[in-house]
Amino acid sequence: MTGTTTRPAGPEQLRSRIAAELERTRARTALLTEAVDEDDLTRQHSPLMSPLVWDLAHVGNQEELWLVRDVGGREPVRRDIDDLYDAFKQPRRDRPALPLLPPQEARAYLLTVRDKVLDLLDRVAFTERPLVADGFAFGMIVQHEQQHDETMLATHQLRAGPAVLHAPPPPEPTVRVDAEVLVPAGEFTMGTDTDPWALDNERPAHRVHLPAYAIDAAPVTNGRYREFIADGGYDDPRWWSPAGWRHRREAELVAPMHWRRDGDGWAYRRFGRWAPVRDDEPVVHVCHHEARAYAAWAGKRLPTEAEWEKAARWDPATGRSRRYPWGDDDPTAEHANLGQRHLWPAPVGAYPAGASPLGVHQLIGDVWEWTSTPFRGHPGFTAFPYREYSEVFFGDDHRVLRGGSFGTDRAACRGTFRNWDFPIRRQIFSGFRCARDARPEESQP
Ligand code: AVJ
Ligand code: FE
Repeated sequence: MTGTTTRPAGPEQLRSRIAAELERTRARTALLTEAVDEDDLTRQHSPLMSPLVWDLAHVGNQEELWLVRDVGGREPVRRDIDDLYDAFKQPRRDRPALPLLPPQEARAYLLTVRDKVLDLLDRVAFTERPLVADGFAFGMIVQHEQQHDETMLATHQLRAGPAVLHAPPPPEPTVRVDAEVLVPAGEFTMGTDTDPWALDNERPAHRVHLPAYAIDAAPVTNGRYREFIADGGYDDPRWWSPAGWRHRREAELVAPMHWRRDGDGWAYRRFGRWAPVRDDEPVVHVCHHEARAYAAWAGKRLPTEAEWEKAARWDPATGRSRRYPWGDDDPTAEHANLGQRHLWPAPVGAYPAGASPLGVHQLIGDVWEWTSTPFRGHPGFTAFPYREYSEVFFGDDHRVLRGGSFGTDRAACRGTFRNWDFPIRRQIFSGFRCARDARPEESQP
């Protein structure tokens, strides 16, 4: 298994690793943008999303800015389009009206940029300069394209019309999973100094002490979530925060996004096909407010970000934090439901090989998991290489999500990876698990 971010032995291995990751990622971008016609590529499918053809050229423009111009020191390919594809200069709702490159021109632009990148990859010296050390800028660009691929996958999910994406169903469960797992009190290492392609917000590594807590051994399922709905959870302000209740009323939330009543049950529309809601699958397409209300109804709370990370990385045998719940090896198809290999979350118990030593399952893949933590820098944070990736989003407006979804690529998730969004958002592949403080009798060593 070739790794994504495990440090390769020498520059030639690093070069071929990068070339393989760039190619694998571009194949996914091509799949997502060739599955629909010109009209579907240029239309806006939701005011929350860009036209697919904007994501497409934006991916090429970031590759040009960081690799061709900055790392390579080469002449610009298309300086004239920089502003069009600058996410901060163009609000999403305005993007369909921009004079965007038509699909064929966007594809040609990406090819031109990629040719130059492969040429400079052959010659680049991986010096100590932070942007190029361990191939960081190339890794950042791979992750950026994969993140937009997940965004485009979310656009496909919002798109009306018949199905155009196809994938086999996820694996069936092979083990029973406990309800919750007790994590003993103590320190652990959060974040990283050593993962070469970790982004700025994952750094630096620092010690965090947590009191004992219990965390759900699996994400909350549709079956449990249906009980919350059936018990009148959406109509009882007791479970909701004030902001959550206001939003629930204004947006008239009654169930997860993409659900509709189906006889006495529910159906869920995924990528153009209606399917019965399956009780043992993690619930997906809920916002932070819904997750928080469910947790209160269940007599629990959402985990903090640190609780999620300790459950995912802390190895009780050695006291060290690992890259993934199962250890330091890169994810395979056995470990986690990632990379659009399947088009929805796998039932609980389908990935025993991906469990943590404490027996916490499906932390990586399936659904992004809401935490209770606002998005901020770790202590000692420094923006690198640009403030607009993370730092401008720090503050109380966003909540952190962890773990990655079925639509997240393995290059863009790990035990330290941090995602964030507004607490009202649910067009992303978002679910959650619950946690609670340990009871005094549980905390005794
Ligand atoms: C980390 C997923 C919140 O898509 O807004 C893409 C990633 N940043 N281009 C986003 C990102 C710049 C970002 N998220
Ligand atoms: Fe971007």
